[in-house]
Amino acid sequence: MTTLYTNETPTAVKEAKGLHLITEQTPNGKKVQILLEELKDVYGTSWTTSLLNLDAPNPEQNKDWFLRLNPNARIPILIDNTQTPPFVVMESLAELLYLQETVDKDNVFGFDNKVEQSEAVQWLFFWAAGQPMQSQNNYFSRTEQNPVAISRFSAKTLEMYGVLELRLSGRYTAGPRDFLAGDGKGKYSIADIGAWPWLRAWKRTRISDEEMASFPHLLGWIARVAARPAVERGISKFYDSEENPELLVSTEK
Ligand SMILES: N[C@@H](CCC(=O)N[C@@H](CS)C(=O)NCC(=O)O)C(=O)O
Repeated sequence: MTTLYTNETPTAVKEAKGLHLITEQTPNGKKVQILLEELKDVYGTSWTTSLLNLDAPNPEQNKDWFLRLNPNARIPILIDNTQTPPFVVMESLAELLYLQETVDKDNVFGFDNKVEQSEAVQWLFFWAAGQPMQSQNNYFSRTEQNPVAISRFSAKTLEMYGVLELRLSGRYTAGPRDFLAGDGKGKYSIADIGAWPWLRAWKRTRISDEEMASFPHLLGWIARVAARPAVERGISKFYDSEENPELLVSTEK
């Protein structure tokens, strides 16, 4: 008998079949939402979704039932109920890799070629390390209390954006690229999906319009990914617990 679930685990989670995503409308949640929507378009992939109110007074992610699924108390998590026992994947970028390896049989969002796949993994790892610069930038900029931290994380965010701009500009490679990984101009892949939800939200970060204007290839890439129908669905209100309370799971009485 699996110890994954307890009496407290919400029924929508415990009784889910197939893939089950626990998420909320945040940049990290959006990565997995987008890939699932993309897989739906290509393979007809289906899954069910539960949403958490992360800001609730006694938030579900800190409760025993959730910590069994992810000791890091964070969304998104993906539960694969086709495995016995059900297999839980934490960490949004690891979830992208898991879905790409298990569902994306034709490597539409990855690469047949190991060298190109390595490029995709490199950019996923790059962003795993770069993303906290942006989230710390957001945090310290909101509180306005620590000028050293604000200046440090603003500079580091710009540094990360500059790396992406350099990659997409193709200045040292074969010319401008459409996407982060893959030969030639690159191919839309999990590397793009992993970074995009944070980059698209640059206006919520302490970056001025003038600073952002110095990254024209990055701005082009943000718009290119945004134009995909699955991306539009992946960031839609469906995944927002305030807009779609039917999917909200809560153990509060
Ligand atoms: N490295 C993790 C970060 C996940 C993360 O920080 N999730 C946030 C929402 S974007 C969360 O669950 N916050 C809830 C909390 O901090 O209590 C990932 O990429 O999945």
